[in-house]
This record gives sequence, structure tokens and C-alpha cells, in this order.
Amino acid sequence: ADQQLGEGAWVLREYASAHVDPILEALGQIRRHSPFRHMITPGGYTMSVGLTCCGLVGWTADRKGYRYADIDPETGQPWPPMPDVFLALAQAAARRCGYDGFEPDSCLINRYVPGARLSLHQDKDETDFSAPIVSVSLGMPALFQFGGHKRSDRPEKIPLFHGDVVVWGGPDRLRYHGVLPLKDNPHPLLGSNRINLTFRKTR
Ligand code: MD3
Ligand code: FE
Repeated sequence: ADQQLGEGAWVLREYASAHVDPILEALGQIRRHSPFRHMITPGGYTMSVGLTCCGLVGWTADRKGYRYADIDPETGQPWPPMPDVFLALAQAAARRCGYDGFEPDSCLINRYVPGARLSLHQDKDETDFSAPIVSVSLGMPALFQFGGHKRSDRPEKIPLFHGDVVVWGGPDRLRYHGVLPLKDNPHPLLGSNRINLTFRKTR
């Protein structure tokens, strides 16, 4: 059953389950072209989460800041295209939650190993906050932190499992959120990894 997290946010449990094989197949192609890497934040920290992207633009971080760029700085080439199976799933999930006409131009792909985490942050490097963000969780479970509009608002903890899809938009689009350090609960298909896809309209 769908679980409403906020006015504009829903968890669709196992919504991606039937599509996992083609998603992982497409992910294999993407990572051969643009491998996972650990970005360095402007503050000088190396992120524990490995990241790659597909679509017209990809998110990058370096000592100069965070931005979306049409060239992968690691390869000097465009990011791999967004696979049809990714786009179709993201659009169907958005539509189910009332966000018709979602046209993501980027998919960020995060890889977590045990101990990896994502500290509380807002996603605000996009120029169009009227579009939702759609996220797909694969592999090991994670405890997601769903916060408020201030960093100091105490976040709610929400477990996310293999196949779960989350849609965030409207009044929930700029909420603080994060992922607690991952425990090692190996997954039958993905072993000691968690993969998260986030679909965004960046411009
Ligand atoms: C709530 N990723 O890549 S996805 C990120 O599981 C990111 O890898 C997490 O946060 C992950 O930026 C969480 C869920 C998510 C994504 C965007 C949001 C939740 C959100 C934007 C606003 C509010
Ligand atoms: Fe985020």
C-alpha cells in the first residue's frame, strides 16, 4: 500500500520490483561508461557514497562547489543517456502521485556499502523546484531521514527496502533528508550494496 509521508511525498512499496532485472542490466552499461566515484565536497570531505549519473546532465561536486554539468569530469565525455526503463518507471511513479508530465533530465545513482551515509541536506542545485524528485531503492535496506524545512527539525526515520520508490514534490520538495550509516545486511541480488536512483528535472 502507498504510504503518505507528507502533503506531497509518498513511498510506493516495491513499485520497482518487477523492473529490477532490466534496471540492473542498464546500470551495468552506465557504470562501464561512467564509473562510480567518490566526490570531494567543497569542504574537502570525500563522500562515503559512490556516485555516477545518466541523462543530459549529471551532478558533480569538487572544491569549487556543487553543480549539474553536461560532461562527466572523470571521463571528459557526456554522461550516458537515460535508459528507457529508467524514464518510464520514474514517469509512472510520478504520475501515480499526481505529478503528470514529469520530464527528468538527470538521474543520480548513489552506491552505498556498509558504513556509507548521506548527512542531512536539501536538494537545491536544480533550477525548477516545481518538479518532483523520484527515488528508487535497490539492494540492502536503509534508514532514510525525512526532516523538515530547517536543518534543526528532528527527522523521522523511514526504512527503505529493495524495490521501494519514493516521490517527493510540492511542499515536501525542499525538506532536509539523509541516509543513516548503512548496516551490513547482504542482499541476495546485490550483496553488501545499496543502490539509489534519483530522477530530477534540473532545468
Ligand atoms: C526528500 N539520496 O541523492 S533518496 C540524494 O537514498 C539523496 O541515496 C538519498 O538524498 C539516497 O540527494 C535519498 C530520497 C530523496 C531524494 C530527494 C529528496 C528524498 C528527498 C528531495 C526532497 C525531499
Ligand atoms: Fe538528496
